[in-house]
Amino acid sequence: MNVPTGRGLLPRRSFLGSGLALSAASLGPAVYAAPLAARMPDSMKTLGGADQAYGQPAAHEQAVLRVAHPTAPQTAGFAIWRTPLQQQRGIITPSGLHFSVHHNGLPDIAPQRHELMIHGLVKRPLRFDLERLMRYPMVSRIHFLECAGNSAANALSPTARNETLGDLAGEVSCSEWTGVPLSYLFNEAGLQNSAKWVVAEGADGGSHARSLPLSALLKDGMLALYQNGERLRPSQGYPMRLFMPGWEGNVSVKWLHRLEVTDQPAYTKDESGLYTQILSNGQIERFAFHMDVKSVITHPSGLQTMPEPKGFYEIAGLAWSGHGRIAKVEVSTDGGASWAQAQLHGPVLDRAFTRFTLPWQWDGKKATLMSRATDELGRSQPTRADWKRRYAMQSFHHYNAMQAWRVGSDGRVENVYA
Ligand SMILES: Nc1nc2c(c(=O)[nH]1)N[C@H]1C(S)=C(S)[C@@H](COP(=O)(O)O)O[C@H]1N2
Ligand SMILES: [Mo]
Repeated sequence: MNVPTGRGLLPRRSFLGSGLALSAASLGPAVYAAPLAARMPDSMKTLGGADQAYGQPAAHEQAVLRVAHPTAPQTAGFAIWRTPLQQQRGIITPSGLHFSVHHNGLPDIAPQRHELMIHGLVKRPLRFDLERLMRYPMVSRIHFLECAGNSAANALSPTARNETLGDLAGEVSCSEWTGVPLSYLFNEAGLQNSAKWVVAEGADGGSHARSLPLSALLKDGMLALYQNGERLRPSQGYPMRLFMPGWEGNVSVKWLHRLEVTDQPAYTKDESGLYTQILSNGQIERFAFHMDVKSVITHPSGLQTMPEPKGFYEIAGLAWSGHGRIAKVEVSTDGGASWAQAQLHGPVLDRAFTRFTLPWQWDGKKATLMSRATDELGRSQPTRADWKRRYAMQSFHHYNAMQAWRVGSDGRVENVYA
């Protein structure tokens, strides 16, 4: 049974028909008395304007943008652009808001000159141009992509930084990816018996490269060509990228131009220096590919203000796991002392964002909101303290501790550690 125990949390489906409704401005008798024409919006009185060839968000929504870090990301080299998750409702991240991590700037690649090479421990080394690749059978899958370094501020900062959710944890997005299963291409090249690993290299300056176990690529690896129905955005690796569902974003090599089949990992700079995790006992966690189960409350969240000092609110958020489907999400309004189960909104997909909501009657007093997701393997999120105990002090990759938001009696929402 779903008996919520947290302060003010209501049963999952209690909004409809409960009389709890928010009071919309009512159509009083004065309105009926006035001529209806007096309430006719101006837009009904003239013809509308022209549309444009490529649709854009409403002009009134121009503040909904990716969050740049560092502040001058146009300069060459390392740049992170984060998804404003607090403005996303639904499981698909609009392509223009998909997060990005560029280690070597954004390369400008002419698709007609781009080539993908498959070589190394294969029977027939192959070269593909885009035209040829476009003729292969394709599959479509909805999956999240998360940078291993997502939520680094919460992992590293000794005091909780008062920022938006996008700033704190926006290196994760979810898209529909369409492309050619890598198994088709490897089978065509023919694998030698000693083939065990694949080194994937991008065509960006600095040649971003990662080693991946061949067996995993054969099972799940995709050469992604389309994102949400249109060709990949430059930020996502146009004209083609490797995509590995559920794994740390870093291995999904963008602007992919070379797959070298080997019998061992290459230990590239991108996997032996960066993206290697140190445990608190001093041991190194090498090739920690999977992103673990995680969730965030998007509404309300950091730097938002509750529009009224108390009353009905829907707590809403997103959950995901690199190991499979989300099984349940629990929500607390008292800093984790008690929990109630949120409603999951379908489709609940394998290694994809899953939306959750829970109605909340806020009493106007200070509250600490948290969410805790559990996936179908029974994996759940640690507290921040537990996470910190597992990893060395300077480690920040794969941070998946529960996010907490303090709602003040003044209605302001801020990031806290709980
Ligand atoms: N060639 C290349 N591939 C790359 C990177 C890069 O800098 N160059 N960044 C990686 C990192 S760290 C991440 S988290 C993901 C981000 O993918 P996105 O920018 O499409 O969100 O791409 C990965 N693939
Ligand atoms: Mo990353």
